[in-house]
Amino acid sequence: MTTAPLSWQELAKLTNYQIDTVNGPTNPRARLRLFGQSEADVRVTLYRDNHAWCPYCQKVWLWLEEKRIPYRIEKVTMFCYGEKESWYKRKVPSGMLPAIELDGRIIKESDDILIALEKVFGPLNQGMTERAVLPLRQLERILFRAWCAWLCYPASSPQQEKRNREQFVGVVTRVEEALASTPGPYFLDSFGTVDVIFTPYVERMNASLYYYKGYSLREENPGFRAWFAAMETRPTYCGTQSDFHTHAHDLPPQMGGCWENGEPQMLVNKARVDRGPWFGLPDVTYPEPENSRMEALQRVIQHRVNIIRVNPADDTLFDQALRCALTQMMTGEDCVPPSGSDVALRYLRDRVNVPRDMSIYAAKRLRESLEKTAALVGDGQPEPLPTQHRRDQDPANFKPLHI
Ligand SMILES: N[C@@H](CCC(=O)N[C@@H](CS)C(=O)NCC(=O)O)C(=O)O
Repeated sequence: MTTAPLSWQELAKLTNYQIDTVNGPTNPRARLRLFGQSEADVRVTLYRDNHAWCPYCQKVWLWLEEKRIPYRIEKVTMFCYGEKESWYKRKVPSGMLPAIELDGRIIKESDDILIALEKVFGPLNQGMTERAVLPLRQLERILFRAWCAWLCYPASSPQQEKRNREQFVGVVTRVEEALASTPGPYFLDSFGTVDVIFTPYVERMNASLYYYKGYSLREENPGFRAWFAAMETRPTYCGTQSDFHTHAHDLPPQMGGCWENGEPQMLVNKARVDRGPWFGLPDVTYPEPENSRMEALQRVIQHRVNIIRVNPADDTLFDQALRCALTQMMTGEDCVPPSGSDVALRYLRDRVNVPRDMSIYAAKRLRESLEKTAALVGDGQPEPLPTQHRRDQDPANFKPLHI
């Protein structure tokens, strides 16, 4: 069965997705979080990046969400996707993120931020400088360095590539031992600061090694598998969680490059992350929420003017093609887009960002419909995403519009 594209008005009737960004679940759109308290209770402002790409920002974000501290959020541009705001450089001359303002005092460096927050609000189950915590914080940095050594430098030979892999897997074994040393899935007896500290880079390792090295951290290691599953029971983590596609393409400009090893499994993984199918990838295992399509639809409707404007295709052609993809997503029926719109649909497929634009399953649904609809009229692929910078994502081009 094929169907005609619904109008924007008809599409809008198919979604009632909305969230309370201030008091509801953890979400990347909030500018204020109150957790049921009043604005007068706010003592903290978190400065983090617009796209929720910065790992150190995720660490502080997750900590604040877990502790349910009322806070404001100010979003700042990272060098790799646009121009740093001058008001931020006046506060933090280096432009580095994250920073917080706590009772009017600027604090930088994510670890120092957590220590300062602990002093005022108490630890998140474990203190940053506790005896049990310090060696695990060190282990996280050792894991980080082994990951960088494998991913972010070109191997001079296959032997070097093998050595880098072995070195990383050796550190993973130590982390697995640490995870196995407590009865539950977390690093210490209960969830706490240590889990928050491991989260950002372990999530990025899982994505990047799957894509660039054909190595599945989450599937190959039982401790990590259980840890990820436990983290996904926490709505706080799910609100900050990204997916494989987003990280595979946000990391290269941030890390100064990510090197593929060209092995058969890597090539299979890369094709799947870029072109689908996206369901079943080991970037998420909790069940899909019932309203993921509605979420994707609502988010596209809200930003449709900018989405259509930045797309390289003709606006009228892409408007219709996009409505075809959304119609397919909501009705399950194929909707043939205008000829020549396949590349434009895939241009958007490549730029759906998690969690910035929508949550992980909503993004999978949207990418799936964009791809399926594009395939009805052609197999043209857009230019690969840039790896030196991501100015295609400059937030200046995505200012909220009231439509
Ligand atoms: N040691 C710092 C590292 C922070 C850091 O490297 N931040 C990066 C982003 S992940 C940054 O702000 N870079 C400048 C930019 O990209 O604009 C911390 O723990 O906070």
